[in-house]
Amino acid sequence: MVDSVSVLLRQGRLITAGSVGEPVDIAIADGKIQAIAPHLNITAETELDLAGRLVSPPFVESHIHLDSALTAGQPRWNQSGTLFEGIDIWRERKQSLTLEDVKTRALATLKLQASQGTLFVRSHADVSEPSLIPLKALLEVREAVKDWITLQVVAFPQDGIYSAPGNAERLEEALKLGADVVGGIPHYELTREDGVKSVHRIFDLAEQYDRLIDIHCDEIDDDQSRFLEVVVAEALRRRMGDRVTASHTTAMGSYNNAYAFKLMGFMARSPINIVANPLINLTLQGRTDTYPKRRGLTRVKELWQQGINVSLGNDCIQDPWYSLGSGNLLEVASMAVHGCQMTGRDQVRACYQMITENGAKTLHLGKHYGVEVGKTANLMVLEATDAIAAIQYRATVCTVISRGKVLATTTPAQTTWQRDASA
Ligand code: 17E
Ligand code: FE2
Repeated sequence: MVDSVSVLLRQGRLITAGSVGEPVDIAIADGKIQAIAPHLNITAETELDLAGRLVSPPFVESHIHLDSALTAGQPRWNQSGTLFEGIDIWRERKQSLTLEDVKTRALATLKLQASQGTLFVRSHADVSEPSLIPLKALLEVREAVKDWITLQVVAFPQDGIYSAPGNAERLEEALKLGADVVGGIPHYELTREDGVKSVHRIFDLAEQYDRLIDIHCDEIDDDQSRFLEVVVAEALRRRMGDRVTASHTTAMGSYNNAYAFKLMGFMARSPINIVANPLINLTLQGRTDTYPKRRGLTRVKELWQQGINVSLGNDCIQDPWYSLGSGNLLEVASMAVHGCQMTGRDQVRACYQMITENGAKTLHLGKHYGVEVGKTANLMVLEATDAIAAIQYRATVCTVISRGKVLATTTPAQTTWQRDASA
């Protein structure tokens, strides 16, 4: 152990697997965590007194569309609030995309995320347009930001793989250009048969090009939308489960219990990953219902109870599908607590894991993630005492450390009373 390091964090409390440890000092040099101990007798170029604040591995954004981020209202507002009107508006907006346009918005969004502690991001890039501009732009951004944030790019055929000539070829072209992950949207293919065929094609491509899979799957309130079972079957047969993610899966909220529990057994066996996007699906789904009105969320609590890896994403930040959003994953976790009724103590803590460790598993980050000696120093300091408080107060992420260097700092808001409020 050297006696001088670049960054020394004094007396932070580490959170791992939802529980918080005693205060420790953390020494960082050469981009890596060099030591963690109750008291380190060394000096540093930068020393931060954390006074018992929480030290956490960074947030992981499991699902976002950076190509459409920050376009809300362009060219028009989504009046019905449905997924399908959103897809139509995006199709209009896509006509005026340029590389610069996508790159500028994607970078602004990544900065917004990183400033709030997110250092690993999986973004979908629409590959339905002949120009492939969203994909090319995000691949350039992936390279440009790699020194401070890790971006995974999913080749996502928003309009379907078999709905128009050329789409299937473009999906493969996207993999040749370097997309990390193969995507799809079986519930939006023209027929059920095309949906099934699209899932088989996605798995074939993933095997051929050695890529991960993340499919927008059953994002509809139709209880007959059952592509998740096709994804699970392929994952099982090809033994690819941990490399496979099904996103949204909101139809699970409408399945009958007998079917849902049988399916969850297969999912646990496979074992694929599930990503829920509660901010978006609470607003997009249930739009064809009167009352009672469905929540339109996947079964986050039950999946978690079955030991299936569930993580959470923002999905949208101010785009045709969702006009709000600021990239705060604590807000996403809070929405999961509400929408999925994850209110038990261990359940709220589980929601914190869904925006950290579980996301790392979904993104297949492996040994690159976690606050441990020998690992790359990616971590954040939160103005909170534990995971529950972090979600309760949407805690400020005071310091973000990426690749061993301080990337961003934020001062928590401070209230000063102007009158005596003690009575
Ligand atoms: N595209 C899609 O198919 N579903 C979504 N939730 C978004 C884009 C945001
Ligand atoms: Fe999505």
